[in-house]
Amino acid sequence: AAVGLGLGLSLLVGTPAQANPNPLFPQLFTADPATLVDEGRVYLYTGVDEASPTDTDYVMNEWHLWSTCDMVNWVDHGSPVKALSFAWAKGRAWAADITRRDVNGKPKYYFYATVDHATVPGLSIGVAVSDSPTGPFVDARGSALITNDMTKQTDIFWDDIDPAIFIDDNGQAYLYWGNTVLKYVKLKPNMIEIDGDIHVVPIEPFTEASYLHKHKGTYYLSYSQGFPEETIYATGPTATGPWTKRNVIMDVNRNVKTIHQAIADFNGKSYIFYHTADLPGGAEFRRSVAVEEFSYQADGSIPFIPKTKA
Ligand code: FUB
Repeated sequence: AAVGLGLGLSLLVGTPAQANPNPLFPQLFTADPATLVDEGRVYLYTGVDEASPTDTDYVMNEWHLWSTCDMVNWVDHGSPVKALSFAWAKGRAWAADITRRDVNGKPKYYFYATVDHATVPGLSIGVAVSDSPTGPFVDARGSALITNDMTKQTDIFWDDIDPAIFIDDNGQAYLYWGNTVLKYVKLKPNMIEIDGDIHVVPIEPFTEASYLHKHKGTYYLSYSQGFPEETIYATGPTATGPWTKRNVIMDVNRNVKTIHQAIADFNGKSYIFYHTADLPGGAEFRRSVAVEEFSYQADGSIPFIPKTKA
């Protein structure tokens, strides 16, 4: 409500704008948040859960983009990229991650995404590129960046999922990913080719949803453990560890087994994005993205972060 104060001034009264009205987006079932902070905005890419209440698996065909300049008012940008944007894929727009790398002074945005390969059994990771965070994104390679090899005894249908992209201060890019076994590889400066061997990260138990970020000189590797999943993190002195396991930062959801976090700083505050199934009609395959603000403790640790709900 607005109360006139004379001289054309007015004062807004009533309920102040709420920063975290969780779940964030009441109009869609969303999951697997990935964030990009760019030019004064937070861009939030989410999966879209299209499963009906009776479906017993994910139905996910595209990613959706939202952005904000104040963490209160969100703009809906629609879908900038779909599973079938990768010509070699046949569906399953699972978790993704995004980064910016300038090429010849011009911004380029690289979107790493889990999809179902049309001809190689199992899920694969592709990379799409755009001149704008809002897309459209186009397949950058015409083939998968990481493909499954189910002839290996250790490989399972979904072990090559959940890409996390990180560019270190010296320009070296790393891709982390995996389910059950966490892996990473260096990327070439072109961001679309791997550079050298794939490494296994000795972190156990590990479920999925790895995410790498840096805060005040420390590298933070967060991920899901257990199933139902809780979010935990490790810290290290470099982008490849060695990793020291720290505390659980989010506990299991009451109504969905996955949680999938992304962590970002924006305008001097720190945020963790994750998903629950707290929208009306929510369920295992009908999730909803939420956010919490948090503060690092004096020693750099991330505290346990309780979930709020509108
Ligand atoms: O959304 C499909 C899968 O569920 C993701 O790849 C995992 O991280 C889990 O959230």
